[in-house]
Amino acid sequence: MSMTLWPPELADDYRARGVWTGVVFDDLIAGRAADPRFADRAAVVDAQCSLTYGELDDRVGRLAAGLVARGIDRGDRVLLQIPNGVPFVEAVFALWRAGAVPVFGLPAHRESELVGIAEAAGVVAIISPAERTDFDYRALARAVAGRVRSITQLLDSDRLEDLWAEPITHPRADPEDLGFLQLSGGSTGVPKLIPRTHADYLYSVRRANQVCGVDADTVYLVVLPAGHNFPMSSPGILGTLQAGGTVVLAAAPLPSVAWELVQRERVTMVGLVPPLARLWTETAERGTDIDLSSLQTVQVGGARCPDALARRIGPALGARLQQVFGMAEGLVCYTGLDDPIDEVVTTQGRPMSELDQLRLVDEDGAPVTGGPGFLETQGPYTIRGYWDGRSPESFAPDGWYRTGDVVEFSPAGNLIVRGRDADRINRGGEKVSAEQVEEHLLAHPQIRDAIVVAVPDSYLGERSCAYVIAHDPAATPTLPEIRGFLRGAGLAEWKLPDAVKAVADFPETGVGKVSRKRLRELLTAAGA
Ligand code: J2J
Repeated sequence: MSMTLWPPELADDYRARGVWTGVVFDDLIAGRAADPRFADRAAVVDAQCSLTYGELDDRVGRLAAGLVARGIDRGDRVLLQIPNGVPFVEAVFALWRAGAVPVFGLPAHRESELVGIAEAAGVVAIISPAERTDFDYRALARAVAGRVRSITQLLDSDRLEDLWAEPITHPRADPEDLGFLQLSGGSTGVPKLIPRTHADYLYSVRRANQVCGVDADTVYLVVLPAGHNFPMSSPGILGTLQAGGTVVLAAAPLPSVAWELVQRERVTMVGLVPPLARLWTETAERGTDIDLSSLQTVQVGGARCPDALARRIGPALGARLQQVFGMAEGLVCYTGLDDPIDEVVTTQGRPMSELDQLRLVDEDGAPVTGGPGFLETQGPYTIRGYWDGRSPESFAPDGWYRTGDVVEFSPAGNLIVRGRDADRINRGGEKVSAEQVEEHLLAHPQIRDAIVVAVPDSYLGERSCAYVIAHDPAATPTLPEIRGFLRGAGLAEWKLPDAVKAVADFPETGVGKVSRKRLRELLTAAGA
């Protein structure tokens, strides 16, 4: 179990500059609770419950002691699958206080993904809701535990109090140690886990707060899955807590659910993916009785926001737009709060740190001047490798991260995202690895070969289409059959193909060995 560290000379530079500090995640809560100016301010709120910094700190202390009493040791990895709500924040900070390592599963992950994550991370426990009417998370956790031997405990995120013990003193974490693992959106059957340290991540959070103007008056609404990097840190949950503001968690991102919370809690900031930004914008344009006047900043990121939509968001929601182009591997770019509106609606911003280094290369890794080109990056909060050195081809020989994104620069120096390599589909912010879906399709008895590609979609930006060669063309499985098959194989709903096309053969790739990557490119270029 290992992570790839930064080269020593870079690490020394980041320390010397005060970019990596001695602060650890637990300090965010413990520090605020100990400060009389903040102890009684609201820290986390959901539809049912509200906790001050003091209350959150107290509950985190009891839960952390309870976790230790149950044998969760320092460095142990614990998989979380907790829907948005106050318990998510309590569980994460309790694990940090206990010295354990949260592994961020998403509520939409299913057995295949969770087993892959749990095995790759060697998790010892799963924390998820035991009794929910919308989905049986406990049955899923049991199925995963039945397949992954390291898991010894299933804990209920809806009854965290049952785990409490009298608070104890915990040793302090090392700021440059592993803080948590996140799952890369490009993960194949073998998941790519992203190791982040306290020091690198907290630097990104502090920078995000500066760029986004987050302070103690910020009320940030979480509508995207809380374990995702965007709502976690851009500036998200951690940025808001670090500034002493209030985090509000919505159970669902729909205006019908989330807007009540905007009105009730006087939310000032929210992060959305483009399809949600469209839904919020169109709903507001039709007129609403709900008071959204507290909104100051609406962020859009995760996938390319069409310029025409970007232009409507601010006026419709009575807030300023901020585009965010980020990745859980590190680099995050923001448009400036004072950028001219044309720059804000047509670009995806610029790196938040002057220590972020960017370069553009062609398909063979040769430098490209001007652009567009494939973006590679290194910096004080961008990882140098996946957990256990998986997928080394995602990093250049000198350790820079290959984002796979095709970008160019605006005259003002902001990035414009033009596309990305064909192996990953971006379904409205939710990433689909073509290879992962293909692997599962090939297990279908009627399917001889399959290629999954992106096709344009007016709502999602992209959706997925599976090109399928059947053993017997007359017996090509239908779309519902294929979706049912993949669902049964334990794949998350967003990865199931949106369309299926039966074909007799794939186009020639022009290379001796059939390159799946090239095939995806050809089929994508053919307009799918
Ligand atoms: C085009 N593509 C984008 C954008 C991400 C903040 C915001 C988003 C993420 C995220 C994140 C895009 N326009 N504005 O972690 O902290 C695509 C790119 C990128 C990939 C990363 C954050 N914003 N993308 O989306 O790890 O292809 O992170 O490489 O899920 O999403 O996906 P992910």
